[in-house]
Amino acid sequence: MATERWDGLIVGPTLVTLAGDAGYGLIEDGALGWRDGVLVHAGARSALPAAPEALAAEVVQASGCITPGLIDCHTHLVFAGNRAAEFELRLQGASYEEIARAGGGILSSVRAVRAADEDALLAESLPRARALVADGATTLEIKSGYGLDFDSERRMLRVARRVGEALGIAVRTTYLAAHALPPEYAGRADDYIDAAIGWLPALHAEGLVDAVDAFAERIAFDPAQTRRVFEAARALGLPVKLHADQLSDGGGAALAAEFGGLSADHVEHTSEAGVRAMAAAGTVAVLLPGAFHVLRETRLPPLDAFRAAGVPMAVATDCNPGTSPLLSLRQAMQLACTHFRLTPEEALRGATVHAARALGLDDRGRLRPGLRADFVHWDVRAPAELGYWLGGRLARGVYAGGRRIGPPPAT
Ligand code: DI6
Ligand code: FE
Repeated sequence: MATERWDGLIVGPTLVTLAGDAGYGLIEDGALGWRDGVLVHAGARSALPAAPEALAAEVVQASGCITPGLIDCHTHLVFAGNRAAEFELRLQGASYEEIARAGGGILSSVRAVRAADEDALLAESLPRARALVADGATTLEIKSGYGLDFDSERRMLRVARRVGEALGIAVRTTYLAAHALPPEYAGRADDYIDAAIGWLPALHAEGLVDAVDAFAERIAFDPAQTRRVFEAARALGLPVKLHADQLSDGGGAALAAEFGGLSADHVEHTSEAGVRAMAAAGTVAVLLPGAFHVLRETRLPPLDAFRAAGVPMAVATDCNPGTSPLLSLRQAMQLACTHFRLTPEEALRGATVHAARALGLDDRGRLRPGLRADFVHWDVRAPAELGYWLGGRLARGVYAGGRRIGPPPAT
């Protein structure tokens, strides 16, 4: 019997606990209780220690399903403007790489971010974050990487933190200055990497950096440059992750694994050796089906090899203005099922349990007493529907730390 009343208790829905290594961990006619932002009961209604009204200040009777809050472990959510015009060019035949080499692509977003002050950047980014929250996200990773100078990278990271504060969600920030070569360093990529490494300690000291990432690709940075970025991260005790093997196999996954990386992301072109290195290092494969879809890619990540080797697969939106203007993690789950043939259960684990691991977080991602009270109450009969429906409004209530943060009422 609880000595102190719980803050909230929902009784009746099916709990999708994701307990254990496989299966949904379903509990029919469940009860979910929380206090001080932490789950205190995630089990059957019949296992409650007393009558609901005696346990909690607020008791809600409900149907539907409750899952852990979704965790979007790879986004470039903070940016200014958009690149719809490039999308049109690509549909007329130009490739992503051609546009990037001609000074468009990431660099066009860099120009827009450099021209935006902090409040403007926040105002442009908040609606995107609200959309992700409305469809179930309670934790977001947000990268820098469209500033590419000290002040602009710092501004992006500060805006990322402010997004979290404004919406009551957890935001993990990732330093991605090694995203593209800014024009003032044209022909001097090694000098730019020196500069980007030089900015990191001050940003870290300000509490703006939770992890470090790089874009290892023939149109971005080579393995030696990536390695230098990782060494700088390691010297500060920061974890690393990597945009690896998205457009070509550059050995990125193995490099991320060598540094004990939290994750290697995209990984469409990752080799068998890369998969083995990730398995040995415990590095998560972050699948980004939105970018695959929008770029009309055909090369699938080595999904069976990941499964066989026991590499956990996360799913994220990659929300960005160039390759993945995607504002729903549930939609990313659907794309992962359709394009990558993940099962709906794998997609849900990918957006919860494995996404938490890709961010180095062990206090969320399942429904279990002691974990954060981050959860979503869905208008669905079975969790497979989360990987099934395209669009629509399925989230009835999104809770972070026990507080209802979305979605806004339908109008
Ligand atoms: N890979 C991606 O998919 C994004 N960044 C990256 O390194 C795309 C970023 C963009 O095109 O703006
Ligand atoms: Fe990305």
